[in-house]
Amino acid sequence: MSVRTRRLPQPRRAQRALFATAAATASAVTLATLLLAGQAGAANTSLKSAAEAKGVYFGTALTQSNLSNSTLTSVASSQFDMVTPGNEMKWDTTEPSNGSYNFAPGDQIVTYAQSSGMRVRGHNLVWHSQLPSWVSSLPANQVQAAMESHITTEATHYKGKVYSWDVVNEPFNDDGTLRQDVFYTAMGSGYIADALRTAHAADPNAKLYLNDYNIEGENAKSNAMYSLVQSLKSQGVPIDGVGFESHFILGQVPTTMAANMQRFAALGVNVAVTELDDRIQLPASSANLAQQASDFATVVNDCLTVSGCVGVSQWGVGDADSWIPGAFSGYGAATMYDGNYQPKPAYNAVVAALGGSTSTSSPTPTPSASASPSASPSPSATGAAGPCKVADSVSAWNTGMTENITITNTGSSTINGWSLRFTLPTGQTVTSAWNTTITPATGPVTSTNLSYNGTLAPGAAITIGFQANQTGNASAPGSFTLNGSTCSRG
Ligand code: 9MR
Repeated sequence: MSVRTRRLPQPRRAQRALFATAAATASAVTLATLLLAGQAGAANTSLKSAAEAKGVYFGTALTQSNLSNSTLTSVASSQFDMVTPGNEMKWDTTEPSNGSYNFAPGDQIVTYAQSSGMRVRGHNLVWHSQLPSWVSSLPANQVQAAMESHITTEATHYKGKVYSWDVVNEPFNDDGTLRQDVFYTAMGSGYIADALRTAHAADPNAKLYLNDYNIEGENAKSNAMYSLVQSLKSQGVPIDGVGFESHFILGQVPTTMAANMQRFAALGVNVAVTELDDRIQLPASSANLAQQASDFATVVNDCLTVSGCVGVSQWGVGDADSWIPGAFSGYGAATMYDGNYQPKPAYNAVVAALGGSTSTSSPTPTPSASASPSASPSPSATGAAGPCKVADSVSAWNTGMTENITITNTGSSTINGWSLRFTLPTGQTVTSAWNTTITPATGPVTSTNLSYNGTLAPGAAITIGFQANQTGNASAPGSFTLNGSTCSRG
């Protein structure tokens, strides 16, 4: 299957106009948000603005409990323009007992999204999982009516408030057979068309999707999804899109992903990457993070290559709220933001893939009062030296520790390439590092920028870090020197 060269079709332009309107209504974004978005070596272009310039969206998943984390929501509203509720629109939440509906949690996510200028992917109407037991214990002859009323009630409630619905979620087994869930058992394969028709009747403007995992590459499961979509289209069933969840393992993005998505688009449906993450066996090394950056860029490029791909959504905002550590023991670090919501290499790689700026062009974050430029002489054109500030935080356990170090350029000139020197307290031996290389592993060490974070605009900051073994002294280094200048602390 050939992959067509990307053009920006008319609908994409219309989307852009919509985005512009949404962006204008998002004026509630605070200065703090802007500062957060620009901190820690973040690219200057947000994910959403870079995506919108390409005619696509960049989304995230949020749960109700995430809404009380202001760090998380600041990143979400400044970087993403689409929200998928992680759990709040699923059947077990919305209709926990027969005919008794609860839309409050989903409504909270919708309200947050609207106030932040973000659209919503409704997720989901029919799924074998997170399904209350009253549905699975229904007599077979009552399942269709229950399914139709659930879809009608929920899709009507959210009519005009969601961009799309995952109408049927994860219908296939990995071998390409349909899952033998309560819906299939009661209605056969026709339950899918029935669900789509019912959703369309309730909300004719929502884009109706089938969503599944392990269909990103060409395989038995994606072949089955392809045949299903082909058959639905030939019967005139309202289907608008296919969601490719994209829960990847580091280094395993299928090479056939673009071609696979393109063959679906050729059937006349949109495609979207709906739940992207890329899990790493912990602890993540800097090489792992570089591979992850490449994986994320590959996925985004795959979407941009396919003319029917409308957007990419990450599953979660950052590593701290990702589902991965809870589901895959020993794995984590699966998103573009680290445990402190600092951008990781994958973030810069995605912005770059979207054609955004990862350089030092404006707008640059405003330095805080304590970080205002000092009277120090300007660094040379090569950025040999510059005033700097270092903040560090250590977390330690028995014989280990991690340390995050945030370096801020407090000068008035851009730093192009940096080396940070410090002395590790006795007994500390670095075992891995992120966003930097550190040599040697003990004693006086030099931490050097990687290819993507060597440029620090005035006021900009980057967070690097390392994991180390320690023998009882987990304190931070006494002083830090950046390109030969001693940094202030704070
Ligand atoms: O992120 C969701 C997590 O909080 C739930 O515990 C989990 C339960 O199944 O569902 C997660 O979201 C899933 C999504 O709805 C469908 N695709 C797989 C996602 C990860 O499990």
